[in-house]
Amino acid sequence: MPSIYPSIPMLPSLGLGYRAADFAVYTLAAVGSVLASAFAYLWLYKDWVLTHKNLPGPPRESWFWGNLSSIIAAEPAAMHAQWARTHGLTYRYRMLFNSSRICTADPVALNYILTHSDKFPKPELTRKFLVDLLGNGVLVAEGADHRRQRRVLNPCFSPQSIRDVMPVFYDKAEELREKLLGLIEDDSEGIASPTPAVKEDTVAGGRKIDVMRFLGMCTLDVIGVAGFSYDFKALSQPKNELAEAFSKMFSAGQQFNAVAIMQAFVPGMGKIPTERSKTMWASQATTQRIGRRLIQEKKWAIKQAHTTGLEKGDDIGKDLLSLCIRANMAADVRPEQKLTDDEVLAQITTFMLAGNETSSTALTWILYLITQNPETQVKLRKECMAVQDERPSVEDITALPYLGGVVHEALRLLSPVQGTIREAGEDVVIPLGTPVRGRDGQMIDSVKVSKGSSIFLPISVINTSEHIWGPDAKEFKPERYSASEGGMDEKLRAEQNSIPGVWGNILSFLGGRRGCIGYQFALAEIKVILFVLIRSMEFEELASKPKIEKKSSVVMRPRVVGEETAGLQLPLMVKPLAQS
Ligand code: HEM
Ligand SMILES: *[C@@H]1O[C@H](CO)[C@@H](O)[C@H](O)[C@H]1NC(C)=O
Ligand SMILES: *[C@@H]1O[C@H](CO)[C@@H](O)[C@H](O)[C@H]1NC(C)=O
Ligand SMILES: *[C@@H]1O[C@H](CO)[C@@H](O)[C@H](O)[C@H]1NC(C)=O
Ligand SMILES: CC(=O)N[C@H]1CO[C@H](CO)[C@@H](O)[C@@H]1O
Repeated sequence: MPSIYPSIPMLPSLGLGYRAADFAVYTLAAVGSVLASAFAYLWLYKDWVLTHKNLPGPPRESWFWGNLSSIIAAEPAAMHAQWARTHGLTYRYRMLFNSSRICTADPVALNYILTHSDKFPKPELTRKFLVDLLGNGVLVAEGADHRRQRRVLNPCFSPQSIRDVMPVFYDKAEELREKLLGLIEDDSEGIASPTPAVKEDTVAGGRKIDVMRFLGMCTLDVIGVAGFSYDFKALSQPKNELAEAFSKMFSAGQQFNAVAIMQAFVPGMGKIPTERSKTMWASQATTQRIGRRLIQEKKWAIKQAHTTGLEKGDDIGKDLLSLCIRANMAADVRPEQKLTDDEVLAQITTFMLAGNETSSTALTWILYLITQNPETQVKLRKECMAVQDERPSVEDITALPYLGGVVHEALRLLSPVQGTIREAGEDVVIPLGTPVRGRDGQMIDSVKVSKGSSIFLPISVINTSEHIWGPDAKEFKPERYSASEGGMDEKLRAEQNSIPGVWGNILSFLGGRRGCIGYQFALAEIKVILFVLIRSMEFEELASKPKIEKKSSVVMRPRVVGEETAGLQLPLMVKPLAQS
């Protein structure tokens, strides 16, 4: 190895002598052979034993990047949709280090995966990251642990508990309405939008507002009060210690770099104080301190209520956390089925991550779609204005067909969560509803998958498949769900019924036992906020017609092309509704 020697002569001058130089060469050789074996294992052996080798899919281009660079360069999930068109509903592609990943948009395969959740856990790496970030809450627990947690938590999301938190949704929605109307009257710069309005975007009586930011404040306040009777006051106060701690923790937690990956895997390395770890620990100290205090307070209140003889359902906090603690304390829960205090604490963080940005993002995309399709906004407003009640009940608001259609259609077209990943927990055979042509030319009607294989579930591709939704699958048509307006044809309806989602024949809330626990909460929240806003203001695309692109991290959010430095945002023209 001639290229190594020129660098070695400096060693003697360090007093190490040629024995040390030999040692260095041996070390290099050893490292080299470890790398070579790792290469042989990862690239050649793993590929050779790949049980699903015959699945079709795009050619890899780079050993290192696989198809990852195409995936990152394209719009979220666009590559997956394109591959589904060229290779069939089930295919494989290449991730980092040439590792193989299966992707399936086949409803039969998806149904199998989602109904056998024990065989398809979240990947080990994802779980390690999430456990460090959230603790062992319901989003990350697997197997028996998960079932135990869901059993305690399910009652917290019952129809009655949604009814109980409706006033929180209305209070916060009305506060948001006042905040936006106030912003329109106030003409100081810099609060409403990260970038100043250009001349053509100034309109009498209206204002350019980054609606995403304010919807985010609103959903954060909602999850605080409805989740654990804690008011972040994001809409009314500039700063909150707990909100800041959560935000910092989540953004540090989402920075995946090589060191962070090593930290998750190599024992002991997790304790090394990198910048990322230090930020996470400092924020966690705050969230845990406040979280534990909230839990103690609620336990105390529930015990008090018991000793003073209050009835079980009486006024001792209707928030999710109180319900969870009460369910956990109930006499009919056996001790081994109970959640530990650490697990209860982990649910707080879990609800904060799973319930804040998802809901605000869904609302943001709804406003985007109704400004892109102004006739839908007019129709929606007409329906909402016709309601006499300022605060319709959950049943009444759910019964509004067009509001329901707008929300359903937006969640279908621009699903906040674009996809999710599972891993085969054991060797398993996945049945396919639609066979695909293998690389050897033979048709494949089931896929043999070995333990550890990674599987991507492309939520947005299924949501918008023409095969399932018809030729207008990519269009925003809220009336497609309404039987009285033509609705869907029978054949498509049957295709949709084959989608194993928990709600609405779409996978936006996923499906099976690991489906979103909060979907009824989210739907009620979104509808209330939209109902309140649409009755008092109008939303329009800016006259400068900025191009909006979709950026995916945990959820898919908008960004303005050309204003990347301003971060994620959705600026719209907001006008108070002329009172007639
Ligand atoms: C529009 C809003 C929402 C969307 C689109 C959404 C979507 C989803 C999706 C796709 C999953 C599956 C994630 C995966 O396994 O990879 C999920 C799980 C979950 N969601 Fe939601 N969610 C929303 C709102 C909420 C809210 C408001 C809450 C709580 C208050 C919540 C709590 C959860 C929890 C706890 C899980 C984990 C369930 C489990 O693994 O058993 N979500 N959600
Ligand atoms: C990487 O993936 C390709 C494509 O299937 C495969 O042919 C090849 O053997 C793998 N290994 C290497 C070293 O490229
Ligand atoms: C991945 O797949 C795409 C599309 O089929 C292909 O054009 C590309 O060369 C592949 N490789 C990379 C690195 O993306
Ligand atoms: C909640 O969501 C909003 C908007 O997406 C975001 O700005 C904020 O940082 C989130 N807060 C927390 C605590 O996650
Ligand atoms: C939001 C999103 O990812 N939408 C995608 C849905 O799927 C179609 C193809 O089926 C893509 O073109 C969209 O970008």
